[in-house]
Amino acid sequence: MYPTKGEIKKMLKEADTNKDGQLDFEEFTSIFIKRKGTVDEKGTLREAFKELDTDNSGFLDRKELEAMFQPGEIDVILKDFDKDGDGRIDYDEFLDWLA
Ligand SMILES: [Ca+2]
Ligand SMILES: [Ca+2]
Repeated sequence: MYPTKGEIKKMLKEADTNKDGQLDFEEFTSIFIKRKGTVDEKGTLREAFKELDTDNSGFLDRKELEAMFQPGEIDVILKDFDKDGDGRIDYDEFLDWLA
C-alpha cells in the first residue's frame, strides 16, 4: 500500500502541530523523521518522493514544491536540500536532508 497524493497531503496537514494552517519547515521534517523508523523506511521515502515528483523527472523542482509550500518556504527547502545547486532536489539530496 503506497500513500496517495491525498494521503500525503493529509499527513502534511496532521503534521501542522501548531495548527496555524501552514506547514513550517520543522513540521515537514518531523513527518519524515517519524517515518524513518519504519520497516520499509526507504520504500516509504521513495514513494513520498515520487508523489511529490508529479512529472516523474526524478527531481523535485520549484513548480512541484509550489503545490505544497509557500514561496518563502521553498527558498529555505532549496537552500537546504539542493547540495549541487542545480535548483532541483534529487532523491539523494532528499535522503541527505534527513540524515
Ligand atoms: Ca519533477
Ligand atoms: Ca540538486
